[in-house]
Amino acid sequence: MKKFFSYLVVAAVAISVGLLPGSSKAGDFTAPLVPTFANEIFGTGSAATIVPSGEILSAVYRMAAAPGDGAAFMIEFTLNQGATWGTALTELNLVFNDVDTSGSSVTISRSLGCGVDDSTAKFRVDVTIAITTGDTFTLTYGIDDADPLATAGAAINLAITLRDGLGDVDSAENVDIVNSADGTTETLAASVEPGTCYIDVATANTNFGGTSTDVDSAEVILGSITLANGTAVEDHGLTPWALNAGDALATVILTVTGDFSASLGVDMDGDAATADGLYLDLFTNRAYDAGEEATTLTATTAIWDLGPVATAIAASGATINVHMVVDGITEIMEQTPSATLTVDWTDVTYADESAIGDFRELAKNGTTRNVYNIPGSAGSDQAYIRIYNTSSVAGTVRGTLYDETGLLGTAVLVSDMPAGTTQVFSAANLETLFGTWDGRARMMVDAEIPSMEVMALIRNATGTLTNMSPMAP
Ligand SMILES: [Ca+2]
Ligand SMILES: [Ca+2]
Ligand SMILES: [Ca+2]
Ligand SMILES: [Ca+2]
Repeated sequence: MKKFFSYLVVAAVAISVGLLPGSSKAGDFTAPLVPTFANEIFGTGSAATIVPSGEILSAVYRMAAAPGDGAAFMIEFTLNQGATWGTALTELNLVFNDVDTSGSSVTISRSLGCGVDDSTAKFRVDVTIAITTGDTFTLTYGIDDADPLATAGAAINLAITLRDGLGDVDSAENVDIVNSADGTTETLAASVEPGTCYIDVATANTNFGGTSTDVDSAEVILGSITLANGTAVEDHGLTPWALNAGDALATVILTVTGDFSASLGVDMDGDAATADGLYLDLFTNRAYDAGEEATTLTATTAIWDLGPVATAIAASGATINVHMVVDGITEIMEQTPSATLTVDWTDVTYADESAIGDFRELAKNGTTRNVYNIPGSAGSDQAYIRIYNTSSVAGTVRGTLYDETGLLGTAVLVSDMPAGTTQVFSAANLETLFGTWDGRARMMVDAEIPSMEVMALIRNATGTLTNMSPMAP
């Protein structure tokens, strides 16, 4: 300790030449390589030392001051944002370079910190032959506990101070040494092509209609997905991060939920074993190609296991559309399908991720009303269904009748119903169109007109009139 103190006195004298006491010069602190890690690496439980000591990371301090022969000072490094060295540092991790070959030489000894779990490293520098301005100290180090990098765009910062007994030798400096970015980005989007797209009530809701380029009578583009690799690197900081390359192996699943009952009967490839009603247009040709169908398709869910093709999707960065094809027979239900694209990294400490979003809303054109509790003509209660075209345009009105056992049929109730007019149907009228039914029926009324009201009135045997409409007239 005594010897050290005397060094500090000498150092103070030496360094004070050309310096005001206590002042400092601005050195130049740089990190030659600042890797941008994929933020996915920093998931819960991530224990990887992302760069082992000395592998690629270094920081260089270029002296502005020129401590003379016999001077001594401390160089202290501090990792910010909670990061640690990961691998213990020794005096060999700090190297002096006599850049101008003036003969400058120093002895470096490790002082404090430097442990695997430390964020600081303190070195003592004893100057044997005077340092000259521009000479450098280079620290090589590893980095661990870089949890903040889980947030894309975050950085870890390394600070340096050079201090002797009188204060700073050079001014404190700091530099970002690593940062993070999204390694792979997943997106989902609803189809937004301009123009209309609807379930066409003129087809008894079995086909689509509209002016959008994304709609055809039997097919509509619901939305799209993308997978894109950024420019981040994997741990160790050298290998580019790319989905399904290196450590970035993943299971990729697209799940779309909706009502796909009108798509279950579709067979695009002539193979009944494959359900082709929903397909992901991997070839981006707006047409079905073998292998593009959902891996599994039910009335409510379409699932694609994209493991085998995710690499190519991510490499291309292409926007891939999800198509829904209908059989033209089954009623298409109004809905807004939703989608989830999940990426499950093989390394359990990588942060799994997913994108969730709604696809295109599928709604009918025109107006739909429902009436309930319709008795057949054989009973004593007499039903009257009154349909009001409350709009200023003419249009065809269709009915879909369900009895207690399910769908009875669909029929045109009024062809080209004039604006502002009313039509009345008795149970007998409906039986002519749909056939007879047992018990009480319900009817969905679809009209190619912008506004319509439907009332269901029942006159019982005593002449009392009851409004069975679901809403007040
Ligand atoms: Ca020198
Ligand atoms: Ca990501
Ligand atoms: Ca098929
Ligand atoms: Ca295709």
